[in-house]
Formats: sequence, C-alpha cells, structure tokens
Amino acid sequence: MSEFTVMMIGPEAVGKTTLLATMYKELNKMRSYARFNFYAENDTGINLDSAYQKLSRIIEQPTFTSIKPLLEGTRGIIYHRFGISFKDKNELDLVFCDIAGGLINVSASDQDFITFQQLLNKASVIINVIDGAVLMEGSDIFSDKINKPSRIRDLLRPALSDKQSHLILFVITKCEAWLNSAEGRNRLMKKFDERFKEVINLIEERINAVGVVIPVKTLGCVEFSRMEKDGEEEKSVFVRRANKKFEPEFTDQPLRYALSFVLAERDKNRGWWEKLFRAWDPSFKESLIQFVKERDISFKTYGNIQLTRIC
Ligand SMILES: Nc1nc2c(ncn2[C@@H]2O[C@H](COP(=O)(O)OP(=O)(O)OP(=O)(O)O)[C@@H](O)[C@H]2O)c(=O)[nH]1
Ligand SMILES: [Mg+2]
Repeated sequence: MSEFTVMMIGPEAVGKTTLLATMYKELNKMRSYARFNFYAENDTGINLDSAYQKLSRIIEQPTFTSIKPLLEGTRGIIYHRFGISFKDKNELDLVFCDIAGGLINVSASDQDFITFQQLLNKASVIINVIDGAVLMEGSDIFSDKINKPSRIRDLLRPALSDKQSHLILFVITKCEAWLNSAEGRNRLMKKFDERFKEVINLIEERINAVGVVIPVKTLGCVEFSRMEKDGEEEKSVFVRRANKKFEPEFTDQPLRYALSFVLAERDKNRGWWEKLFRAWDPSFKESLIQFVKERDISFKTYGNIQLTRIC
C-alpha cells in the first residue's frame, strides 16, 4: 500500500493545527457521499477531535481569545495518519506532519529540525499556513516577522532542488473578513503576491514545483476587527460574529488538491508504482477522480501547473 507525506510548515500560531482539525471534521461529513472511506489511524482521530472540541468551546464565548497551542505537545513533530479505503481494502495512506511553529527557527543542528528538514525534502505535498489578518493589516515588518516568507523560501530551497515533484499549498487562515467580497479576495491575493514574492520566484524557477493559494475559513464566525499596539508589538484583535455559525469553508480544498497531485504522480510513474505497490482497483481511481474534480479551480496557481493535471 502506498504512503504519501504531507508536510505542514508555518510559524507559531498561524493556524496549522486548527486547519488539520477542521479539515478532519469536514471530511467526516463527506463520508456519506464519497465512495471511499477516509479515516484516522491510531490516535489521530482522538487528538484532532479534542483540538476541535477545544475550538468549539472557545468559539461559543462572546469574546474570542486566541488559544495556543491547540494540541498539547506541538513541540516537535506530530504525525497524523489517515487511511483511504475502498471496498474495505486500504488503498492509500496519507501522513500529515504537523509541527510546532517554533521548530522552523531552531538551530540547524537540533535533532528535531534535522528530522523536519528531511521530511520536508521528501514530502510530496507541502502546506504553508499563513496568517491572513497579519498579512493584510500588519505593517510590512510585522507581516514578515509573523509569516516569515524568507525563512519559508530557505526551507523550501533544498526540498525543491532534487528531481522529485512537489505541490506547495499556501493556505491563508484568519482571513474571514476578506472572503466576504470579490474586492476583499482580490486584495488578499495581491498582498500575498507582494509579501511572498521571493517564495513565488523560487517555485517559478523550478520545473518540479507547483504552488496554489487557498484562502480558507477555518472558523467562519470569528472575524478580524483591528490591529492594536501591545507594548512595542502589534496584535490582531478578532471578534465573534453573533450572526455567524462556526462553519469552516474551503477546508476540504487542500485535501482535494493534495489528492489530485497524488493521482497525477501515480499516473506519471505508473510502472514503478505498480511494481512497488498493488495496482489500484479501477473503480477506486474513478471515485478519487470524482472527489478531485470537485476542487475549486479558481485558486491562483504558480509554477508548473501540469503537475496537478490528471488524465
Ligand atoms: N479568526 C481565525 N482564527 C484562527 C483561524 N485559524 C486559527 N485561528 C486561531 O489561531 C490560534 C492558533 O491556532 P493553532 O492552530 O494552534 O496554530 P498553530 O499554527 O498550530 O500553532 P503552533 O502549533 O504553536 O505552531 C487559535 O486560537 C485559533 O483559534 C482562522 O482561520 N480564523
Ligand atoms: Mg499547532
């Protein structure tokens, strides 16, 4: 059976674990119509469920306070294992590696960091989570300090330097306030292009890389209100919108894109794939294609888009 690694990257508190927890919940809802089964292995379900419960409780309070970390022990790397089964046979494994944001800044000789960079280099799909509120409303200095585009570029460079293909998903969180209008969405995209120029350039230089920007609503009911001064620091303040429900939107999209890439890679390397792993049930492939086709193709892409094309 085949295994794919999806690596989460991004600094502290940008929303990596929240994205995973809400994505897992959304996928549970989808089970009823997808013909394959997406399930969590070992402790993954318990962990993500407890993160989700914690979020739900906090969100019920009128003033939204940021909680962190969402999962205990997000120091280092946490492996969330998911299986995809079809007709009771396990066909594909996806390992989502969640990191403590602090890890991207530790010394290169730190053992956790070495493991992280190795995982990143071999990851098929890399998800860079970006704090949208700070991106849009923080000063340029603060924005770069929180989202760290230069650091992300430096981490991606070795990963993209081998022949292996990579899909890089830029998932923007905390951007509910800008997703309510086409104008807000355009401003968000423009700002991403501006602040992440160096990362985009790296992807566009490489034939083995494709990038997609996916803004998501992981909470939906909490919107950015204003930036405040907190001593020398800037701080974003969010408000709980009483008229809106805790309703994640677009959190299924990263998975749809990840699976489109897995499918494209498998088709490209069919020979060795089938030697290494069992051939897929053709109707499993058909139902995966169906799932992938429901991805939103209006997201902006960079680099070699052919890499996500499925036959
Ligand atoms: N408004 C809003 N808040 C969010 C969103 N995503 C995450 N948050 C909040 O941001 C805080 C940090 O989220 P986490 O998911 O713990 O961040 P992380 O990137 O996993 O952080 P580390 O594990 O410390 O690296 C939590 O209070 C979340 O509720 C979002 O899309 N919108
Ligand atoms: Mg976390």
